[in-house]
Amino acid sequence: MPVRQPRPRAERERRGGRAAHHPRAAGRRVDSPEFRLDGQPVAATRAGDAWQFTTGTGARRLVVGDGKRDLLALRLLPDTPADAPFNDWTIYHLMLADFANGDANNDRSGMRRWVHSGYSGGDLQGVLGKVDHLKALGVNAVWLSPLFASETSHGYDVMNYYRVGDAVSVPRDRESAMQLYQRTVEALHGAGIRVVLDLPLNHGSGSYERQAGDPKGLKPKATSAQQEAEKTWDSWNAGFRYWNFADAGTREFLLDASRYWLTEGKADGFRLDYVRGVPPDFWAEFYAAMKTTKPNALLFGEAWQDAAAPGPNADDIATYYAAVPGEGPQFDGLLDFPLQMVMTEVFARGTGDASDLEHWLQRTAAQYGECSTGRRPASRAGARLPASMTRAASPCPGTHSTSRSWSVCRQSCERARNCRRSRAAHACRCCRTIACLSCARRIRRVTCWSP
Ligand SMILES: [Ca+2]
Ligand SMILES: [Ca+2]
Repeated sequence: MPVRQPRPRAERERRGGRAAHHPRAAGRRVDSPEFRLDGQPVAATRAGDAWQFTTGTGARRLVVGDGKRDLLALRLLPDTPADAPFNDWTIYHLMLADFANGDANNDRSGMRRWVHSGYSGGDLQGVLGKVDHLKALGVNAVWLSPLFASETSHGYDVMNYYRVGDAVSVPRDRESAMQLYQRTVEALHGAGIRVVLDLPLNHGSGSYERQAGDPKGLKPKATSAQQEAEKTWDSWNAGFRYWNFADAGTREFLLDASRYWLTEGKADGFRLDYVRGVPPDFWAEFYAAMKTTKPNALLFGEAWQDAAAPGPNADDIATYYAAVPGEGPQFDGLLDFPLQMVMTEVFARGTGDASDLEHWLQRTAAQYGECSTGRRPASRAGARLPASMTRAASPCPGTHSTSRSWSVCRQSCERARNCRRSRAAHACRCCRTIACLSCARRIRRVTCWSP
């Protein structure tokens, strides 16, 4: 890892850094500095006014001397999100069908299967009209629910990966639909907002358009339901077909469709649906292919729980964050639902104990490794969080797959407020309503995230 000296993520030691405060070191130019990493000399090469050398991994302490004495001591911090390309992304999860209805003419167009009871006709025109609103929220990325041709309002039953859905664009006019999508992306990009597309690759619709949806004639193949979740979806008559990852043509078909949205669609990344239904070797191939196409694309996966206990679930989910031996990484991050659920119990429901959270944080840190959030001074307590809470985005307080923490929090307050054993009043910190004392023990422990 080449670095410049002084390194941006190196922190001047405040204690024990005697040389850093040596008056003769201040403002003095050293023409032939010597560098030691953890006591071992390292060779450096000059590049203009900077010196470059390789730290390797795990190096903790850098000392710079002039050949006679030590002039500077630096403590090296592990890689932090500040160095990571996605650290500054604030992503707003946006369900297209529910967000904003910009065109009533496309409402329910093509929807022949499941439609949300609260369906509000949301579409890309609605997003386009809300770009200023999104910018005002302070987000710099949006995660759009699946926008491909489908027969439901959720969009996870993709009928054609290469076509924008009728109900979110311009019905029965493929070119105009794509143009609307491109205008929306341009407007978001113009406002400094990146676009992450929700991409289901584990499965498509049983009504997948075999010709129009397969422009390169790769003839994708499907299997019957394999994982428990897939069997459950079949029992719901979801109408999915599950892609066959043992078939090379199917894999190339899915890679080609994904590349299309990074290039033609100018997407900045993908949220990959139900990653546990897809073999890790495909995700490694996918990761390499997408990073080749767009090196800065964010690729994060939804690793939902299965019927196993939280511990085994978390262990299995973490395997999707690990690199596949000989093939490379699978994802930049994961949505870590087991940890999210513990956080909801502790902070929103108030039924969990802080020691539960501590247990899970330690467990998560052991699975994913630690890193600094980069948002607070490292000297403050709590500044170091597990990598999964930053890179793997696990503190996501709610998605369409979970109860939103704010909703859970309000329900907890509502329960307390209506308690018949009320003996005294207590002002709730979350919704500012009055709760009874018998419930207050619980309520006092509630700390809401922002809704
Ligand atoms: Ca509409
Ligand atoms: Ca599968």
